[in-house]
Amino acid sequence: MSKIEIITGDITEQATDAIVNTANKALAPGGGVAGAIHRKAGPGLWQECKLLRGCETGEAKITTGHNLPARYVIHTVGPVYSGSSNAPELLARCYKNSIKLAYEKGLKSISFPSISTGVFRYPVEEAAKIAMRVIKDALKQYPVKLVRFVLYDQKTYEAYKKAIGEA
Ligand code: AR6
Repeated sequence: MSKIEIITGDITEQATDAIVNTANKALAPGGGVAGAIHRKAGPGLWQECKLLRGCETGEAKITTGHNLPARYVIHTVGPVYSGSSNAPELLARCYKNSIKLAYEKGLKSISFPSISTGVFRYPVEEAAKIAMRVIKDALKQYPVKLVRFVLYDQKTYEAYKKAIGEA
């Protein structure tokens, strides 16, 4: 039986087997979560990322955690919110592909930030609903033992708390 936790905090401090990075397509150090992860992991992470030759929106790739408490980093690229088209589907694929990758690698625990709701401007209530629905569904197929959502601010935390009740 898998467990889903929702906390406020900093994703870079999580000692789960993997943490998820809200990456850009080049997998380069950016702002937000990506900036914080690369700073704490050290330059070795960017060296390893370069070998992966980028990542498409909705896809996920894995590296080791370097100086982070987590052993692995799963890099996924969320959609930039446009208010139309296939943004919900692409966001759903980020969560599903990250869980799938963790499970296939034999990992027992994974921490997620709120993908796409920072620089990429996805409305947090909508993003939280998608995240919860997809995670609950994906865990049936890829039963990673612990999924932890690590939310940076109170408003985001409240949105995910509400969404888990409704999913
Ligand atoms: N721990 C947990 N959550 C955090 C942290 C942290 N240390 N720092 C920020 N957040 P973002 P995106 C929250 O912008 O929207 C980057 O430059 C933040 O408040 O990291 O998918 C990449 O290189 C927000 O709620 O991700 C990409 O180009 C959430 O994490 C682009 O930004 C996601 O914010 C990705 O944008």
